[in-house]
Amino acid sequence: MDNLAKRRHRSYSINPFVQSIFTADPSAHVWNDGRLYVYPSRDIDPAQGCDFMDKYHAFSTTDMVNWRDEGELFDSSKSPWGRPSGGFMWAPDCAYRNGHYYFFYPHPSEEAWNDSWKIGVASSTSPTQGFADLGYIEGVGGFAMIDPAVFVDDDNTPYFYYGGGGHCMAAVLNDDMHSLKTPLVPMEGLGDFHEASWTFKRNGIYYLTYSDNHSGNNHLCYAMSDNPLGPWQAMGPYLAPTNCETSHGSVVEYKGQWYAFYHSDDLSQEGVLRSICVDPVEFNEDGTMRLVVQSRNGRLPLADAAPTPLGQLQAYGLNEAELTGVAARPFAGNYQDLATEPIDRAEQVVTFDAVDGFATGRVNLGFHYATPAKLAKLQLFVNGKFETLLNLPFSGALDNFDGFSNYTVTIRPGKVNQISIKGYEGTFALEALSVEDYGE
Ligand code: FUB
Repeated sequence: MDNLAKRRHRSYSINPFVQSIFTADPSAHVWNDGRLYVYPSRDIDPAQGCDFMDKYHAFSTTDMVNWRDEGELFDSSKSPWGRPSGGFMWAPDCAYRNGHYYFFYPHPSEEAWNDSWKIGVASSTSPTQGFADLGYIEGVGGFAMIDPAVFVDDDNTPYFYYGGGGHCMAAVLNDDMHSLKTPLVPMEGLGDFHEASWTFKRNGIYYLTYSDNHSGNNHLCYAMSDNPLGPWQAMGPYLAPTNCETSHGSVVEYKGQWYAFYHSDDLSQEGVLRSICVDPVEFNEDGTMRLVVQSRNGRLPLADAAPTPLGQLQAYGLNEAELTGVAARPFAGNYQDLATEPIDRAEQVVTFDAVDGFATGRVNLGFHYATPAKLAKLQLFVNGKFETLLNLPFSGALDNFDGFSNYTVTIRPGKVNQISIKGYEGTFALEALSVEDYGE
């Protein structure tokens, strides 16, 4: 079990920092529990534009290196007023105010999606679980109006921003966080605004960041003001285009360092199969932002980062027989001794029976694998239902088991679950499935 646990912790960071599934539009916040949370949208694989985006996973960290998949936070079926055939769950944000977390998501209410955008709000007392829909914000929405961002100022005033198609609007929210206290006003002075509004404050200066209309791929730009509702002074790009057509990001301070979150197509090399990235952002003496250096290499963890303690861990090993579909058994021996076999895109199914959901059923499924493919993929089935395609990025070789891809699900409490996998793309060998108890 020691080796298994060891491989779950990275000592260097990677970019994109979430590679198990495809994610985009990262909104990052630091909450009172000391963790940094990222609320991205989710790109559905195989890529089908942005039409079928319909659910959100959140991620969190304490060291900017090891990220915890917090599991599914919300999906289109939980939005009673939403578009009948779902989809189009685009760039979200989350805010904390007076003991509650509020999740803001853009979603159409009609089949004619681009004419019927609304901004839905769901709330919970947890940052990642139990969100219930409160409805949409009355008087907000319409053609191309997407990408909500909520900034709660030091005096606890909640400012709401959103926009698209060249228009950025903002207002103050009421205490209920899902109705407007003041009328929406246009944000003046932004320059070439496209979408992806985000606001933060540093040393008393307000910053509004957004993507521009740069032909080809968009920049992320910023504007500064001494007032959260502007007027703004456009300052130009702080992030050059990535290899992705859209650009969307957030800026946040964590443990004394400012970070720029954004997305790229680096992992998939395909449009609309995006992955969230993070790099440090530096400021000049006068508060202006320096251009972010986009990294693809590892960086050292924060100096004060202590490894996150693991929850209860159960391991399920593989052997040759099990690859033909015989149920795997809980594994308690020498993890290194497990026999492995490559899995091709074949009809071969590996099933793990009696998988432990522990007390609450909220578990992180970890796949320990090796692959020579740039990006192999498996199909994950949970209790007989297809759950997701899961990425298995290059590990070095078919006998290099440094690969670890994980995904948080809610299953049944106790040892009553069946987890099955099937190859989907590339050749890979699976060494073990680990199941970590994430509790409430
Ligand atoms: O992810 C869907 C849409 O693409 C977002 O709402 C936009 O900001 C763009 O990133």
